[in-house]
Amino acid sequence: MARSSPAPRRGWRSPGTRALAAAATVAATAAVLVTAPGADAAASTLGAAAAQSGRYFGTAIAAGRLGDSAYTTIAAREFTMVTPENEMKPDATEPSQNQFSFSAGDQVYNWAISHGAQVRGHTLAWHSQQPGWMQSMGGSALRSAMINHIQKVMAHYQGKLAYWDVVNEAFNEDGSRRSSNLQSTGNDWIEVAFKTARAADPSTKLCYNDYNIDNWNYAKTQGVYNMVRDFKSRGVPIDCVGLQGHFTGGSSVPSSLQTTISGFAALGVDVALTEVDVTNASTSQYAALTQACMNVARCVGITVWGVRDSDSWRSSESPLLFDGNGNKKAAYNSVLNVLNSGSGTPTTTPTNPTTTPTTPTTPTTPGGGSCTAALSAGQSWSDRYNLTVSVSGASSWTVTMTVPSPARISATWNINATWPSSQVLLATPNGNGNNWGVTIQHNGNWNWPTVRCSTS
Ligand code: 9MR
Repeated sequence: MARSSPAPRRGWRSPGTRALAAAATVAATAAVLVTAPGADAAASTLGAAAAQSGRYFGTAIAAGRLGDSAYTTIAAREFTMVTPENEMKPDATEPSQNQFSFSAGDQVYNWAISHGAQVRGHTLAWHSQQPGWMQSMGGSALRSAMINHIQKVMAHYQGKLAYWDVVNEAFNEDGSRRSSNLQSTGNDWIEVAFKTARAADPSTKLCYNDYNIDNWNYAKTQGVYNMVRDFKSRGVPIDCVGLQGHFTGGSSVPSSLQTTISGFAALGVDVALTEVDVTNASTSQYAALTQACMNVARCVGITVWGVRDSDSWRSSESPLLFDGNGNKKAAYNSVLNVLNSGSGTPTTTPTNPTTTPTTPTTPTTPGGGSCTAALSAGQSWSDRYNLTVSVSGASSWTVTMTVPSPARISATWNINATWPSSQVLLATPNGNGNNWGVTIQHNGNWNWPTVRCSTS
């Protein structure tokens, strides 16, 4: 492995590197041309290049290929995060009800850590790749079985995994919930899964993972976004969102990818590209997706879905970074160069960089009824700003806050919040008085929301 975990923080330099950099500065002052070997030298593997900005670069690993030395040589050299491609899925880990099998999962786990990589668990609750006994289940029996599955599998890997994909692919393309036996147990099944997971292993980061949520303007992306925002506002434990990034089978990298990554990040979760492949390994698309991640501080890493083209679930599209003979492809170099360039690294979620922050122009709207809600500016960042709200005239009130599209409220404090739509917040007192606040992800529209106060 290029670097053992944990990866150094962004901006981290070894004492030796710092000394060399200092020497280079002195030399430059004396107008002597000195190169400092090792200082800021481009890294030569994906994992080492990503580690320069505190990120990982991962791959899916299949237990069945660990006997192939060409495969393991590349994987050990290049990658610092490993996702078991199939070995930790429900059909693999619980083939008969309440009888668990961890041999294949352990094989991948042990290989990864013995080569200095971390492991992302994949996946605990999913409509697909369920064991036969689970497929025919529903209702409260399935709910209990899901909880038991999460508890037992997470107990086995307790304290060992960096991330767990707790729930995978639970949304339809139109942003509604996918119908499945899990969904039929009740709309709260996803939050039950996350709460169960947190209790089972508080040391691992809990992720929601899905495909076709890369385009910010796509209904499915917004459906998932609204769920994560709702979870954060209600304290349902969620730490990360995985954008699978399968830019194959007719899809390609959308121009809004960075907006999507920063949009999720602004909710207070880690974001990762978790299963990347690109039709014919387009160099420009690989560079663009890598840059999009590099440009968002909270994009923690990129995982490609396999090592060589011949290892891919879509091998006919040659979508990976190594060809079937294990040679680096042009896309490999384009990814490596972006990782090494380090440009755009630790800014805070730079959405719409062309938008110049302006003083908000929408005046505070006094409320109706016998109460008033007054807005005042709080802290602001390139992508978002805080507003504080002060309600006067009543102690029992409802404030309706409507944000102008495409702005979104990404956090609230000191209220009970409900969401009639993605643009509208209904705020009521949570017992802590009349002063509260919101964080608004402006998405290019800096106009303040309107507020209306009514007594209730
Ligand atoms: O790559 C996996 C392949 O070997 C399996 O046959 C397939 C079965 O569903 O799952 C593939 O991995 C999927 C991943 O677990 C979730 N996102 C989509 C991936 C590609 O289908």
